[in-house]
Amino acid sequence: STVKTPFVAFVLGGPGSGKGTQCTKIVESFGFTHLSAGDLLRHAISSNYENSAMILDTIKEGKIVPSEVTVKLIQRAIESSDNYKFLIDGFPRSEENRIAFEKIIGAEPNIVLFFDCPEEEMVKRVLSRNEGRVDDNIDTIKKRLKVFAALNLPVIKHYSERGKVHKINAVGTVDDIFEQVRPVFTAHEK
Ligand code: UP5
Ligand code: MG
Repeated sequence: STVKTPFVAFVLGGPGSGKGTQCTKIVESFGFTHLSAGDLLRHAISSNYENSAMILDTIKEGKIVPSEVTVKLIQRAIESSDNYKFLIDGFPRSEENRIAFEKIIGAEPNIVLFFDCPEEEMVKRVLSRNEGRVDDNIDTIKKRLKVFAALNLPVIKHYSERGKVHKINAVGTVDDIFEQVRPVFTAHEK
């Protein structure tokens, strides 16, 4: 663990917008630790964490797991890492999530990336992923898109007004998209 204030980049965008894919590229080039909130929650389910049934039901419905659960998992992952640079992927998903995180960490994120992707492209990508995720079916995807628009876009708006959001056009090849992402992180290197 570390006493240094962590350097935090929130990586936001709708379901299938490419958050996880681009995080892998950022890790390779910039040495961040990737914390996907969704992966932490899915891991909590598979390791039979105390709230696993509730988390599974929430994910199946495309709804948002209560902040205290998600924030605890993220906080634990940050504290057990030797790194101080974190990509927090798919979180915060609501204003409530955002406020809960800022309270715990005592700071705002240093960077907010927003992968802007048309809904039909997101649907196509998620349906063709085939990793057996319980939420990768058309009914749940429709719910995830609605929840994203209603609850996550206000978070992006909040950080936009604070000049923190880097909006990335998420259509194109993975490498083309990374060429838009790279300068955001290069600018923050000392
Ligand atoms: N792909 C990637 N880039 C591509 C490109 N440029 N061109 C063509 N294809 C591309 O990509 C999705 C698919 O597209 C992959 O097959 C990829 O190869 C391809 P990926 O990088 O996985 O996109 P990502 O944005 O990470 O999509 P994901 O489905 O993971 O996003 P979600 O935000 O929906 O999922 P997440 O895991 O974050 O959350 C799942 C659920 O957990 C939520 O719905 C919610 O119920 C719950 N949750 C909470 O409650 N709270 C949280 O804080 C987080 C999650
Ligand atoms: Mg993901």
